[in-house]
Amino acid sequence: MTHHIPQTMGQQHGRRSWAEPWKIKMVEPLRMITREERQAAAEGAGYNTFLLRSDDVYIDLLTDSGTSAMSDRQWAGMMLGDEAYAGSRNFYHLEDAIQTYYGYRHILPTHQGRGAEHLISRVAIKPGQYIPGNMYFTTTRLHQEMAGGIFVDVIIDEAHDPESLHPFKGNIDLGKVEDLINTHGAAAIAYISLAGTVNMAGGQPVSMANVRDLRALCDRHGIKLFLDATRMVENSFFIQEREEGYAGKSIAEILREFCGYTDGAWMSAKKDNLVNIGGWLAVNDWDLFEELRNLIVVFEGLHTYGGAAGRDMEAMAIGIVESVQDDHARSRVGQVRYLGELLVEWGVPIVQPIGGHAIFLDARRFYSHIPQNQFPAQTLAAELYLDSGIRSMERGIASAGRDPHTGDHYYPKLELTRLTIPRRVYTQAHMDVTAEAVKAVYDARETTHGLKMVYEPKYLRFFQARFERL
Ligand code: P70
Repeated sequence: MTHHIPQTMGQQHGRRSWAEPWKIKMVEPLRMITREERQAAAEGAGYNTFLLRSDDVYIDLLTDSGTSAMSDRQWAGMMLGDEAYAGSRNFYHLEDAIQTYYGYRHILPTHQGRGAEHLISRVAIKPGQYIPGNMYFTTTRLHQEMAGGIFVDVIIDEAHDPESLHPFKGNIDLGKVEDLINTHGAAAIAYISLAGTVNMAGGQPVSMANVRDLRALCDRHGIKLFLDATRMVENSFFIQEREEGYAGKSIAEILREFCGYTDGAWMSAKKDNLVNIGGWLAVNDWDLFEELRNLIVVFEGLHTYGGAAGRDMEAMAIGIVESVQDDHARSRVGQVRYLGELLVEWGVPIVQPIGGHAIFLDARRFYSHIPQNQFPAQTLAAELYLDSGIRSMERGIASAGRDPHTGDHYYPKLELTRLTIPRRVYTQAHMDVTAEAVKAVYDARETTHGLKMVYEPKYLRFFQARFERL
């Protein structure tokens, strides 16, 4: 693949700018409510940002999942939906886009990422097997556990240190994988679960050298390597920027090379692929594919639509092509960085280096007087909403859940509040409003108290848990 890499004006002139490679054609009004109304809304939601109505939110940084703005091309593609039950034209477009840009042989559409996680976990894990991975992700680990697997975190130690400036904090520690193999034997490992720009670590990338070494390790032991490709485009941007030998390669080339070291991938297309709903699963091995293709009709739908409408598959196919454009990736990460650099300048503790899809406020340092079992990151999310109607997400002890064997809270080292930036949605002025709100909450930190959990659901408790102020 030879690509002409378009240079932004900033790159052409050696200036700092990263401006968006698009202009706005359609707008959606935002709603602002008063402090009293926000107080009532927060109480009604049990101080859980997942339980707020979006009408009560001003700037919504809960997630970058399904919240992107689609392009005029994608919207045009929606009108070309072929809603045939079987063999939709749009499925073949999607298949072609995944084969071209991610390089996998066999693909299945799913309703979203966790649909794909469910299928691969069921097929590739035998009860009692271990799944080493670069830090857990909530839905990924849950599906692995529900399939009888045991997740083992094998990310490098630096990933658990919000102040470490390691350029590839998403890397797997190969020594930890070797130890696991030495203790239990290669047959006890279901597969290695590798994620691009590790979400829970702060959107931290994996290097090409690391995946290459992992491939060699897997080949030595006959172990499969599967990729969570959800934010792999953003990971490719960091490789282009930071890894020796990749500055002259396009995002598309880097993505294809990286995926080429893996045996398959699951995808939440709601992120990198720029759609509001959708996902996919892709593998190279035919036998594995046959099993997955059979199982998908039980849980998702026929193998040429999974859980998606034809129009959604078309939007995904177009979104994939748009997402791998170099100027897109650069402005996407550039906007996240703009917000992060403002906060660093103002002395607010955040996870560094600044990641790909979000700014992660370090609630442990932010509220050093609030113990972890009083939910500092949840508290911070509540305070930000109360201050300015900004919705963020807890990524700390509430998200970590409980150890299924002991019933105790997991106490994760990272206690973070995530300001997640949707793609192509908010402006630089919105980032300024956000930074000012964070600063105000930071300045009031010493008089802030923690929370107690008063309702706790069994699965993925952070989504529906309720809290009260202490
Ligand atoms: C988020 C979203 C979803 C996700 C992911 C990675 C690395 C798989 C998935 C699942 C949505 C979310 C999910 C659970 C808790 C909070 C938020 N992440 N792998 O906001 O994909 O949502 O399509 O089923 O980040 O980070 P899907």
